[in-house]
Amino acid sequence: MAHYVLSDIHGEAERFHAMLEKIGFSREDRLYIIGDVLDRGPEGISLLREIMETPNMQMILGNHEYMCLDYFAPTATEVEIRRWNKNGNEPTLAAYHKLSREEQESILAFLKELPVHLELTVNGRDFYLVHGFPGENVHDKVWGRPTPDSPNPFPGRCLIVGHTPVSSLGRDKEEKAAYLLEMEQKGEKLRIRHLPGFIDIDCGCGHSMASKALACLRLEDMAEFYV
Ligand SMILES: [Mn+2]
Repeated sequence: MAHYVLSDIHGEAERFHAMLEKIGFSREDRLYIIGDVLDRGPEGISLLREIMETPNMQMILGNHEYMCLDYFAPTATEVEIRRWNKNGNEPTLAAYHKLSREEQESILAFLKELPVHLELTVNGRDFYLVHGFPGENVHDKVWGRPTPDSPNPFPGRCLIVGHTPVSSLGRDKEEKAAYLLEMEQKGEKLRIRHLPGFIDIDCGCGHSMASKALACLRLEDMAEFYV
């Protein structure tokens, strides 16, 4: 039995299934998906339904699921509706509207119940998983962005985050563009970054960069897997 963590699938079902194959994911294992299953790529909704039906997959809330919940809330404001519309919701909305009312309701009910962070212990080592970065409230936890020198607020607990593509972490727009161009020219893929205070596992899945990858971390031995 092993514990795996991945993040930010963003509708890329093919890559996700290739990863499950690669790690030999079985019913004995556990997979923690730390947010942003939806949007950008084509198959967020079908991925979400697969996760809902798989008891040994545990998802936590990402900012994209948070935007989706805001959008469908009866109290949704213009700003909340525009925010999700600007963030790659087209494939999610198209798939959602093809579902029956019951299926739509079960998806929203599932998203509403998602934890915003998880604490777990594997082989005596403590972990804290959150989509954005630890913070005071739900908004901060799903939207928070660290810098490479952000300290771990929970010393002694290994902090793992998604949300901020490793290519963006600590780079401004031009630096990021130059870095991605260099990666593309070398034919290299983005890799998990181990910073002093945290580990960032978002390798850009769902974005358009050539060097994107889906990364997965095995908590027993911190082995890294990529597709
Ligand atoms: Mn995100």
